[in-house]
Amino acid sequence: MGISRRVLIRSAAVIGVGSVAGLIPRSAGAAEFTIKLGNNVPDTHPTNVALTKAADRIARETAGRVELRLFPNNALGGDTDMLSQVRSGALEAYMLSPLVSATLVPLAAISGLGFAFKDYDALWAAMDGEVGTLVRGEYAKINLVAMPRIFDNGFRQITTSGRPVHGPADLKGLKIRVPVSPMWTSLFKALGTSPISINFAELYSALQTKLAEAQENPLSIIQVGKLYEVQKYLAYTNHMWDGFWCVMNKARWDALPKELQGVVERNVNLAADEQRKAVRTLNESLQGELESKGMLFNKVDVTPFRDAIARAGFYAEWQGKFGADSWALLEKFTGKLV
Ligand code: X2X
Repeated sequence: MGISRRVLIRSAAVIGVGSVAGLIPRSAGAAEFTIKLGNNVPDTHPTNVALTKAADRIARETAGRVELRLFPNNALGGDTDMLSQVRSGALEAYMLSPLVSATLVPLAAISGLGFAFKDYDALWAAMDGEVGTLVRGEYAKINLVAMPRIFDNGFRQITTSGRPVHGPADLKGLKIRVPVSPMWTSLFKALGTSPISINFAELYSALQTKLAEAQENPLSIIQVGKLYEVQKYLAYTNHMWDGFWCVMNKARWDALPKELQGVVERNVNLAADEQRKAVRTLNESLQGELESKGMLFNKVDVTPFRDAIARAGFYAEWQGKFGADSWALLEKFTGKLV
């Protein structure tokens, strides 16, 4: 490669990350190993705040040999693009919703089953324990190495633009955006809506143009994605939990010497711990701020929602898909589901 081309590529890379504070490694020289990490949330989301700190620590602890370079906010394309990039190795690392990976790894969706986990204690016990181990084993089968600790996104709530949601009847025919994943489509069909699958990268404009009149996300995403500008009502449905696995392309990961793998894994885990605290705090404290931006909140009784999906055959369908053993493992943490 000629010098001028090399310089061009290097400066393009610097411009690409220039908007994210702290990403350019302290040592000005090129790192021996660069881990490009893509995700779909803005750089203000706790995920990227924590990972930016992890990148600093990794550079320091490896004396500049490893550079963790973040590409937040769908900078490299939406979820569907990043998933294929991390599989091909064009991207070394990617943070994704377990459910979004379920087109390739069906069992990954198990943590997002509708109305399954009662609280964070049950959830982290499952995800830092046997359910997490089960799912990480499935990723390994398609050559993705999932870091041990899943990051939090939160319990999800339904927002709408036209009318509030108090009970299942209010969902009838609602044009709601859901992420691209069979679990979401199945849940929202069982709830009586007309779900439309759209990547997060296109969500804001889909709501703005009224392609979709509703969406569902934790409060922190509604805040950092400015969805309060295009949504009016929020119903606390807590219909499912979701997180972000940090997965690495296996060939790229194996190219890292063991001791450097150790530094990266430890710091990504530490970032997950910090991120979990920050996300939970935000999700539990943002209501006032979102109200001041014009949103209206209401609580709902979740029982009729849960009864509706059970009647529609939702649990039977997913019990069949996940299989008896995985289902039994999940129920160790959620209690009996059906
Ligand atoms: O796409 C979404 O709604 C988001 C940001 O919550 C996920 O990544 C699943």
